[in-house]
Amino acid sequence: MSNLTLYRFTLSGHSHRAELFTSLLKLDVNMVDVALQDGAQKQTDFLKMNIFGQVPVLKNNDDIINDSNAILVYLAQKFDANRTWYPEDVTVQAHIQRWLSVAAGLVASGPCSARLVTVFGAELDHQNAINIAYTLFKTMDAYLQNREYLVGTQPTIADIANFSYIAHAPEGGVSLEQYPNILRWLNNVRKLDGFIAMPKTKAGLLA
Ligand SMILES: N[C@@H](CCC(=O)N[C@@H](CS)C(=O)NCC(=O)O)C(=O)O
Repeated sequence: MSNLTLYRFTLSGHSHRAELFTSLLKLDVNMVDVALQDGAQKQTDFLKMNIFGQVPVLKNNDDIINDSNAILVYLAQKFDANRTWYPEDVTVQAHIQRWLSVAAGLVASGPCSARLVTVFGAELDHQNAINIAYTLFKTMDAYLQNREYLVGTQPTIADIANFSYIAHAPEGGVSLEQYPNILRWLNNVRKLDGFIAMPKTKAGLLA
């Protein structure tokens, strides 16, 4: 049995980015579904693992890692012997960190929040989230014009951190049709050996 356990919610893009990376690294992981709809993430035992009461959480023996981007950094350094996903070069690491910040910032307040409204009924400003998403996508599409991946010429955890919520933006009512370079980049990620998709919901533009 594996020592790795991932506490997740299958429709959470934050969980998916962690799960996708374990799959790309071909790691054997015990998956534990956390019933967010029942508030399981706010129960005492779960709060002992993550004071913020959120998924995903990764356990590896005595290590408990919170936050999807922290999980990506941890897994890459522990289990990617070739260090292609998070190279040791500090300049490359800084470029990757920039995109992890985009995932935790504009992606969370843009396409992720728009989808929280349409899929989960969150009381957020939907139009504001849509506007943030389109502003981000315009910038990203231009940036990706001559690029296959977000940092350098090979896939890194920067791509994994940003993939899930951008791929599922239409569920939040945000169209990707005007962004051919983003669509090409998303497909580059889908083609990676070990790729697994997040389940689709019939919401937003897919309703
Ligand atoms: N910064 C955190 C955000 C995680 C997050 O927002 N998780 C959501 C699901 S996508 C959650 O657990 N929500 C339940 C809650 O906040 O009660 C990360 O990257 O892991």
